[in-house]
Amino acid sequence: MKINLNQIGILTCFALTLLGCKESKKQISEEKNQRPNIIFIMSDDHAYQAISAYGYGLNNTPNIDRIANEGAIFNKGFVTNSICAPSRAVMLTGKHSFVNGKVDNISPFNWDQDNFAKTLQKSGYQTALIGKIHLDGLPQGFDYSNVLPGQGQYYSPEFIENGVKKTLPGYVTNVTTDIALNWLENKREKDKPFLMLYHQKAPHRTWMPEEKYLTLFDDKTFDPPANFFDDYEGRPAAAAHEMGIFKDMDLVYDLKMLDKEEEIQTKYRNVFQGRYNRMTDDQKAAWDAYYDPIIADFKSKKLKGKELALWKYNRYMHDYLRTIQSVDDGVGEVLDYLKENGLEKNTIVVYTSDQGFYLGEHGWFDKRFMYEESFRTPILIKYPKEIKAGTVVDGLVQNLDFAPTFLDYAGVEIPKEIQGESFRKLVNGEVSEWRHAIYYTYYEFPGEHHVKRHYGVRTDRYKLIHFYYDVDQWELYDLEKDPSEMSNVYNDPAYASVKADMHKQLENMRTKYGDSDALNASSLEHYLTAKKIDH
Ligand code: SGN
Ligand code: CA
Repeated sequence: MKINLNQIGILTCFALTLLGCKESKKQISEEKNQRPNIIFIMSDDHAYQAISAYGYGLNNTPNIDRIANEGAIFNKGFVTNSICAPSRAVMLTGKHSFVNGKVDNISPFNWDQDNFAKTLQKSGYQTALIGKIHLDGLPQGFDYSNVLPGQGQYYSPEFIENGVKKTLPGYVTNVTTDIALNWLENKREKDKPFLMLYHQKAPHRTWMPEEKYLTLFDDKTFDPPANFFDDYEGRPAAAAHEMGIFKDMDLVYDLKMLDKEEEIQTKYRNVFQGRYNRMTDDQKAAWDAYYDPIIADFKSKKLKGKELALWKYNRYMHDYLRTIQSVDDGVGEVLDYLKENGLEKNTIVVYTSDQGFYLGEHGWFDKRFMYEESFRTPILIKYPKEIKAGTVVDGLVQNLDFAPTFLDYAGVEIPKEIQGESFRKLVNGEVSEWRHAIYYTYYEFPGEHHVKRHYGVRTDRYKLIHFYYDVDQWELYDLEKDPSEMSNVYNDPAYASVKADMHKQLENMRTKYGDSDALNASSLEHYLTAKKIDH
């Protein structure tokens, strides 16, 4: 027998006569009308180490921290493929890369497939996508879109508003926030629940700070992580990287040593000159006033070896963390808007990044590897109506889970093709059983930063990785004894039974999600053809 909402109302009234029928009727209609709003904030390359709520002591992000303080923080949030566009495709579809087809930054994304914004839109939500999405083509599932083309620019950014390109003055992070606030204030239909994807470009390379934060951290010297001078022993795929702070960072492009005398000539000097040229005269003046003395000092010191490595690390950290400060300001403005407009209680706010990032661990910047710092991603969520302030979530969660989670909160049926799981009950502490393993794939090789193709499985304690294509190498880590992943124990006899069990878990994952060597081979074929690499 089907019972409709009115019948539930009558039954509830009957049961609650002592409380008075009027009251319960009102409650029911409020609940019916009040599906939660969702603001999904994603930044680009934001390491969890650089969010103060995670406790690493590098910087202060008071506004992002508000989400954790008023809601929940995830200690084991992960992606399924640690690179930008694929991560966004997973987030939208709730399907692994090898199922949604967007396996690397190069392959096309098929917007015709289902995504959770489309489902919410069909169910009566007003939907908006603002900022970086990095997926070509007109976004589908959004009543309003105003996005950066590709990677976007820090200064005088171009935006594509509902398919029309414009260049806007200002600094990209602030412009993105202004567009989001303007949508909330002027474009939102106040009688509908809404979904807003508010996605920042920062802190993506090449980490160009906003004028007002140019001097932030100036008085601070950062000590690099303990494995900054990693020698990659027993890990040949890690040794083959091209993402070393010391070895690969470009003095001008990455570290801003654009000297007027043009004595510092580097591979990407001209590309950076182009980015600098996007600034207004006032912005250039503020920029030069800050960087020129640093350039002069750098030239006079003639640093070498370890000293140069530590100088580069600090230059990198200063600019990277500065760009985050503007992101944090934007989060604060949006949270304040919700509060001031009576939207706070009924709005779910999520903060995450498209993946993690290396802040000197293994000597690196960038991401891509299945090692912890780039496999993990920050996840914070608040929803005052349901989530207890100060909640800490330790279950294994992936970006695969966002789509089903949002549909769950909105009371919409989760399509069975979705491969993730709603973490709503996990956050509320209402599950006795949760997944014990997660699956990872990475494809973009041969390519920038030289991270070989690999896939793997991670459980609470162990991680098994297989690097393939031009190599056939296995790695096994005991994360409890070796959280920094310095010691590959794959061939250690003491781990023989762990190794056998992890191989079994890996096969289970591949069967469960439908991945195979044949799929790898066909995506490789497409990739090599697109990149015009002989094979
Ligand atoms: C650009 C960056 C790379 C970065 C990729 C992918 N180079 O190509 O350092 O790994 O993006 O990043 S840059 O010279 O253009 O800055 S992602 O976040 O978009 O996946
Ligand atoms: Ca990214």
